Amino acid sequence: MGRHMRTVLYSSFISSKEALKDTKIKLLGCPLDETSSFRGGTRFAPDSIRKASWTLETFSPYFKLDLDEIYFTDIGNLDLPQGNLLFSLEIIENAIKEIISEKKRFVVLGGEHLITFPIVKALKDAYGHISVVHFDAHCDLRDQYEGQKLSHATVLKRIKEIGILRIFQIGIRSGTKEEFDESYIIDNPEELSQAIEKTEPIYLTFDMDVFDPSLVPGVTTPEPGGLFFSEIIPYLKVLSKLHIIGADVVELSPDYDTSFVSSICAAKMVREIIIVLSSNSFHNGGEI
Ligand SMILES: [Mn+2]
Repeated sequence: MGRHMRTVLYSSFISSKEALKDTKIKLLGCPLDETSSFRGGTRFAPDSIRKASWTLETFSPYFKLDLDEIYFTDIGNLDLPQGNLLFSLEIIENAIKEIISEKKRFVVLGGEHLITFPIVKALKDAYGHISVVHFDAHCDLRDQYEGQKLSHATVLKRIKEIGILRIFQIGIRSGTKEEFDESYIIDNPEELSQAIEKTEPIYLTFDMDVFDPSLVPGVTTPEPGGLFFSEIIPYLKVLSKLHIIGADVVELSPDYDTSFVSSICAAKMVREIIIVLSSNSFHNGGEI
């Protein structure tokens, strides 16, 4: 009986399809939770986002598209052994390489922001050059943080070092002077649309702390002065016309928000990003 299926339904993202061979977009959980400096808990985010997705409609009023009509498959979480960071990063990079080899696009549910480094490495190997659109409160351009080169606070610096030079940052309001000197901040959606070529392969990394903490307190490093949901939508409209090849939603720490609204905001972002990825593949004639 349907009534008894509920816990099973909640275990994958709403409207995920079983038909793997038709799937254009894969949804993958990467619950990496190793380097958070202030507080952790991001390992619980992928499953919390899945559960929260069941509070949403499948229809996006912003894009007038329905998730039910998009072939995407939630393939579950990577098994990342706690306490072995380099091994975990290798597991993530290999998983993304496999998805790329199947010519699928993907949305990754973090986990802490460091997961973006192995993901972008895998994409760079496959595409040669890509650009990154980065929503975040923080620059994440430190060379080291707490003595560590591999950290949630250094992830964009590591990405630049492997040759990703076009990084467009939105919502940034925290960093050192050196980080701000190195950052490339986009102030409005028009500027984003003018900065990026339509054929340029783009990876989208979305740190949940870009939102104002009054809306999304359930993150590892809340930073006042952030964006609200409706302010993100015009950026997504620009991105839906560009060549987005993959995305992640990171840094949700669901247990710091007992209202569950932070997880619902993350799930709603994931719904819109899946829709952006799919409208984007229509835009490119269905080709990767
Ligand atoms: Mn951040």
